[in-house]
Amino acid sequence: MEGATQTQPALGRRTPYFGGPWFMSPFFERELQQRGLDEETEAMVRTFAERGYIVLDDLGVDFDAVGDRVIADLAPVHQEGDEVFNRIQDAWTESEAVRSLAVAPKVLSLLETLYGKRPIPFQTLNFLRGSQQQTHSDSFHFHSFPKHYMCGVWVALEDLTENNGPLHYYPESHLLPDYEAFGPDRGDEFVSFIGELVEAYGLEREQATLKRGQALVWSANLLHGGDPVTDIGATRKSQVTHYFFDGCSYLSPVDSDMKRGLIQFRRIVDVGTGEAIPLETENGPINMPMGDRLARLVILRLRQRSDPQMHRFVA
Ligand SMILES: O=C(O)CCC(=O)C(=O)O
Ligand SMILES: [Fe+2]
Repeated sequence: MEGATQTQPALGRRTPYFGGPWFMSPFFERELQQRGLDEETEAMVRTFAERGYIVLDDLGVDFDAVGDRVIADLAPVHQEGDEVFNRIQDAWTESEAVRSLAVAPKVLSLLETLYGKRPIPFQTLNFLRGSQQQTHSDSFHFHSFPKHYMCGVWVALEDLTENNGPLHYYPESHLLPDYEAFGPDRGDEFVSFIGELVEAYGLEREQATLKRGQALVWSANLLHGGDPVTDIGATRKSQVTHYFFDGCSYLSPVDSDMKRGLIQFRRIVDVGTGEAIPLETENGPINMPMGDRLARLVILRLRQRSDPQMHRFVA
């Protein structure tokens, strides 16, 4: 990032966020001291705070067994006769192996350390091939109040290669402001805005080189996406789990109209327990001004139709 630091001092990546995760706190150094973490964990927390992501080598599961089980469980869902679904949402409802990756002990304990709250896995996505998804921030789709209590954990079920559509990400981009002004439903504008943003700030793109069994943890606002698949036949089996954290409210900026104060809150189900998290805060219940579950299901159906490669289980 050296060039970018020199040319764009106004990037604002040193700006803390008040009330959010402690790794974004104005008092980060003091908090770090107080926590008395071991050397290795402290280094991981620092990397995450500064760069917005971290690679985890050991998930604390028997990966050979669990990884293979996920692959075997999902093979018939990815391909059913002539129909191919590259992306399967919430397969944890059907596959215990998918669920166990989402609640892998070392992932949960790392997230608890990073965020200081209990992580709640709320969605799984399984890919057969590269997603080729354009660069984006997950916080446009999933966010919380207080902000930034959200992260993604991407697990390689196969090695990433140059050709199978590896992940890319932009270190430090997690500290840019978030993108809620692009709701509701201006996803296309959001994507082209990100393209311009990356160029204007000269953000440096990195490609993940994960091996099977490794995971990439990204914080809510880190820009990331899937590179083009240059070997058309290559698979890139992977599982992403998205997490919120206990004691927040959860929302979809992409579906919210902030200008009119209409926030599309999300009802989430804890992948670990299968239980719905109550839609309330310590101050009382949360209203759903933009419609309830029924409206949400209609929106999901419409989206499903517009994405023929997606297969969804309903949690
Ligand atoms: O797997 C990929 O290529 C990207 C997935 C992603 O961006 C996500 O699940 O948030
Ligand atoms: Fe994403």
